[in-house]
Amino acid sequence: MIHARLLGASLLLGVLALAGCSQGTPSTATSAPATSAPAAAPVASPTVSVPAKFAAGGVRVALVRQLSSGDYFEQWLAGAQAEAQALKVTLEVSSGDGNNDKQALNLEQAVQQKADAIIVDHGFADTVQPAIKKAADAGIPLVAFDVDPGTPKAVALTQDDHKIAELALGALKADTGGTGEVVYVYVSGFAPLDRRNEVWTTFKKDNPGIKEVAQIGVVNNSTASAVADQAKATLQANPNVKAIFAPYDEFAKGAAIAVKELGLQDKVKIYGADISTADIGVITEPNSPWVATATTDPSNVGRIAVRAAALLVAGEQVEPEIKIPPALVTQKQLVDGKIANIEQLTTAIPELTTPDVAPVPWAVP
Ligand code: SR1
Repeated sequence: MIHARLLGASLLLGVLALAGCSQGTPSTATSAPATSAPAAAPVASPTVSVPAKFAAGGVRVALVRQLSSGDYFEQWLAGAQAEAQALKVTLEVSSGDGNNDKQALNLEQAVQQKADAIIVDHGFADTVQPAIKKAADAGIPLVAFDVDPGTPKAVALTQDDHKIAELALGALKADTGGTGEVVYVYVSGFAPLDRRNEVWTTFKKDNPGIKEVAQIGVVNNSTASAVADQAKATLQANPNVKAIFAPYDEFAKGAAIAVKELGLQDKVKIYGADISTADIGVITEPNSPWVATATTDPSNVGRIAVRAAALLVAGEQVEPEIKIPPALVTQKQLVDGKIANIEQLTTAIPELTTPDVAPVPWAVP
């Protein structure tokens, strides 16, 4: 079921890639020569030659981040750096470390320093949009991940956040039978969390047996421990809670700490988002309360951001909106499959790797 859905999604992405391109000039792809010889096995090879600026190692892409701590952001950066290295791109990384003014200054600086492209990674619309506009006006190609750029000139990259919430809540509903008290972990203002919140709002209306008894949440440099403290107090005040919807892995990790400290593993289950090797460790611990997470592969998303930026620098076409489909990963699936790390997970769920999204024609696939 998951496979079929994801296959459909990637086919759709492929169709969109062919039909919906709107930026840059058309890419040149070589076509196979007409021949009567039997078809040889396909051999992976680049379809266009490396643009001169890339070959010379002269492409600078600024990655301007709002946040950088936590498994998700570390894996995402590792993917972005690996792709940059493969494409001979210099990735100039800055982080606001949760300080939105600092991120806006970093963005201004990337514009002033005339980066060949800018990737804006998270951020609040009112703090980043003024500098994004300056970059767009200056003709600097832009990729906006998980932030509303406020201009159609930027490629908007997201994970399918509605699907992430739907998958996690589908598991919550299946396990609870659609009834019971639930604690919700959320902080507004972060675009992906706001989109997941839209699904939660609808889910509550559609499932009147689900009662949200408390909303908690913090995003800072120690999100998991702050959420753990909040969740512990909330669970003590609400002894009938049977589920926690925590759609960000730092939230889910914090919730898991609280449930374990209170010895409530048999009563309270956690439905989260995102994954990392450390998260897999938490989910597969004996009697772990974190039973399901809906996720992409974060490093794959970082790779896509860099590929999209590189394509724009080369004047190639890129879809104006790129949405990466997630998969549901359950505790049972990880335990039964003896999956202990991200490499094993992506082998078990190959749809988490999406080389067909923003492919770079001069790179070996
Ligand atoms: C604070 S926002 C955290 C989310 O950003 C990314 O979309 C990850 O999926 C994470 O859940």
